[in-house]
Amino acid sequence: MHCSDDCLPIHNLQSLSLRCEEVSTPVEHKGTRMTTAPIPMPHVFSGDLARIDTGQIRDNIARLMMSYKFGLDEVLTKVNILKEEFTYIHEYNPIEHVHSRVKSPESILKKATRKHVPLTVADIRENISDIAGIRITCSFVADTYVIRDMLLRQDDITVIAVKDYIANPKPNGYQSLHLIIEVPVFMSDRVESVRVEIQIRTVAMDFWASVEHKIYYKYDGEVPAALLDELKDAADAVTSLDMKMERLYGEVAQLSADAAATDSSSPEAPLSAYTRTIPDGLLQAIILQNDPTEPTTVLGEGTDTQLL
Ligand code: 0O2
Repeated sequence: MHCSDDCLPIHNLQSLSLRCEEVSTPVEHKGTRMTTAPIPMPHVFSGDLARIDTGQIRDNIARLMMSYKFGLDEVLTKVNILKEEFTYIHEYNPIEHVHSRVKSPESILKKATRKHVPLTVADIRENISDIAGIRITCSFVADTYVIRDMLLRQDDITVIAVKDYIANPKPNGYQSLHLIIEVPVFMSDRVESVRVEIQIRTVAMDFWASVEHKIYYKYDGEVPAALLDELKDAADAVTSLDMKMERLYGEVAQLSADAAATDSSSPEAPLSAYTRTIPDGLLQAIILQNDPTEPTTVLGEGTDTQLL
């Protein structure tokens, strides 16, 4: 049977990059995570060894990983544009940190085996949503939804799923807003829709998730019940901390808006929605880009410019 590159098996990936003989498969639920027990890897050399086209497999894996890297780059560009735009134009930047990664072939294979996904490129693309992942951390809960809306409004983003673990935390206390999206990646000979998982959460939620993740792996999924209870308490503390900080920030913002309204000449007065102070560096860059031969006018610091 003839088949496209996408339905070629990649399960002898093991021969190229996996050192382990076994991968784990879920056997039992613990909270929302699962404990694991070893199962034998699909036997990759059961057929005629001479017929295994390792060059083709290597090529499939390389193409798979490359497309996810490019998909990630596309989304990172979008996130960085939002971040920079906020820095230049608005007085407040909702994005604190951005982290990204492409899952290793080993992790992809383990996850696919754990989820009983057939080891072909097409099945892996369809069933493993977090091969390319971006994590955005924000100061406040409201910011996570602002970022979600800004991303989902973009025409070239296709939403596959939204999982709101902030509104509906997992039973263990995990909170985060997950967007599974697809972005087009323009290659030399084709356009590929690449799936990317975006996790958006507050700094406090991120701190909790990172510690919980370490504890989970330290105990190999068998976290003692008392520790799970404490983690749940810590998650509740994260929720109240997030609420408190957002309330405090709101109160301070209200105070400065009130002060500005009573004294419009105050240096603290907020600028109108469309009038912002453009940093000199940015102005210089714009001027130089327009005509590098023209002598540039150096504007005074904090020049107010009407943008609309
Ligand atoms: P890693 O090592 O971070 O990549 P899926 O199997 O992903 O299609 P699932 O598991 O229902 O479906 O997706 P979910 O719940 O949205 O989880 C996806 C990712 O969210 C996980 O990826 C974790 O990164 C994170 N996550 C989910 N639940 C928890 C949790 O309880 N604690 C922590 N710390 N992180 C969590 P991976 O592949 O599990 O792990």
